[in-house]
Amino acid sequence: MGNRKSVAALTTTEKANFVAAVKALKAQTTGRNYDWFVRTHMTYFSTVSGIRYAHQSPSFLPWHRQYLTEFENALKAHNPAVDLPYWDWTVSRTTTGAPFTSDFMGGNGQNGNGPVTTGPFAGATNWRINVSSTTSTSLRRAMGGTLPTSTQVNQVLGYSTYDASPWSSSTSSGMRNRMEGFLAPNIHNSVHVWIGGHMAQQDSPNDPVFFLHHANIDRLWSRWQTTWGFGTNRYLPGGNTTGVLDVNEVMQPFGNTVTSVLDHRASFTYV
Ligand SMILES: [Cu+2]
Repeated sequence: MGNRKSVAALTTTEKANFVAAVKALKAQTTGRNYDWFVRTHMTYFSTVSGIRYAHQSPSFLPWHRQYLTEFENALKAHNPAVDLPYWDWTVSRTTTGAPFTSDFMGGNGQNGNGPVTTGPFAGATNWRINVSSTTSTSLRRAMGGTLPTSTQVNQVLGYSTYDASPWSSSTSSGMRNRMEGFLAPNIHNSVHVWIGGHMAQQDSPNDPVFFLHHANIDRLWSRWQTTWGFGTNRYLPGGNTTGVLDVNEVMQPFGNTVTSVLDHRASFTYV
């Protein structure tokens, strides 16, 4: 079983192992390599075959949970000791502290939305952007603005209803749209915007910070489930909707159901 730790608690060795596994996945020439994860996120950014799987829909949280698990398994194929860490931006809130240190994710971009200049992902030789909606081959960041606070997170986790009709970015009640970020206090989207650069684009997984941020979003969903329940009745819609996933429907391209990821506690926990 995996133990997902805070980036602030990682040892030097754990950070080095994570970076090495990410780079090995990037260099992998067969199977689902790093760029497969980037391409998949871009494809599922919008509607696929009439269904919103990954964004602006109830399955935003389960789809990304499965996506993270597949990414973590792909890293474990290179080093079984690697677990996905999470970045709690309510605690680590600076552009120079964890996870933006030169031994881990590296720092800000140059001159606002320019290339990252420090750390293992700086420059197109260390880390080449191959699959993107823009043309730069170096990872870019433009950090700044406002990160969500723990007060805002706790407010969102207090909504007992998972989601509500019309099951979209227009949904005006429940937890999911507040967590995803089209409804105040806007948790997930605002962190993408705070990092900027590639993280603010459809190809956001080009920045490895993506996975640390989404592990934290998944951790917050797990906290919500700890309060309100891990059962199938704690996901909505329960059935008979079109264009979004009901609890018993299959998440593409993974092939498993929403139900299958709801109770994650036998596979991984957040510590
Ligand atoms: Cu995201």
